[in-house]
Amino acid sequence: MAKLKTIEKFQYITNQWAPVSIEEQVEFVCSAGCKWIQLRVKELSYEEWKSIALTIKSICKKSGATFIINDNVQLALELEADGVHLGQNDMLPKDARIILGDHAIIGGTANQFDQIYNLHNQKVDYVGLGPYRFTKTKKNLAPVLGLNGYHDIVTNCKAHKINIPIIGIGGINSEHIPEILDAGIFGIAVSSIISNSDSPQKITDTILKTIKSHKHATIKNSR
Ligand code: TZP
Ligand code: MG
Repeated sequence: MAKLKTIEKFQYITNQWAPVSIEEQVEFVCSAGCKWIQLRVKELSYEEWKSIALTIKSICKKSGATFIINDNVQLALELEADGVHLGQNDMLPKDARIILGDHAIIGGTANQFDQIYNLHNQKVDYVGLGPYRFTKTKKNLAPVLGLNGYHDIVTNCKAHKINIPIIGIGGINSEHIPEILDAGIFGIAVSSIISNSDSPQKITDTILKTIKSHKHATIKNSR
């Protein structure tokens, strides 16, 4: 039987520019219970990228966390990662699907409803929607959406019967979680709030507890 694709409500995105290494970041968040890691690196050679990815893959395996590679479909194929996350300027999700197969988790980035519509047509498994707020983590940041932007986009998705897990991203901290989930967003992805913190496990724990105690959190989405 095909493995269920569980999309986690809390996703950690690695930060190459943080005071601690990517490997340490992933050890910290996984030890605190995070079950979804997206390896995001920029401007590394394929071999450098692969070397980090192999370590992250083994930490994820040990922790039972889903291992997603940002941008690099070839590396995800070679390392048999659980999936890839693709931005608007990366390979098209429908082409990645042909390469990686049906079992792979494929996520895409969106900043507007029409991008979600397009990603949904390409049968992505989830959408990362952002930025919610300004963040320094991403260069060439798309326009900030805020809560009103999230509300408008969720309303549009409902009107078009698009029922796909949407993950909020960009400038999010634990205080924003209730309002984001109340807006109909499925979950959240964070990077700098954890990677730049002196107590990454504590923040991870707070985020996980906040999500778990949220009134809509009983609906578990699997595609
Ligand atoms: N896309 C939009 S924001 C972001 C990505 C990959 C990085 C995460 O942002 P933050 O503010 O560090 O959590
Ligand atoms: Mg990208």
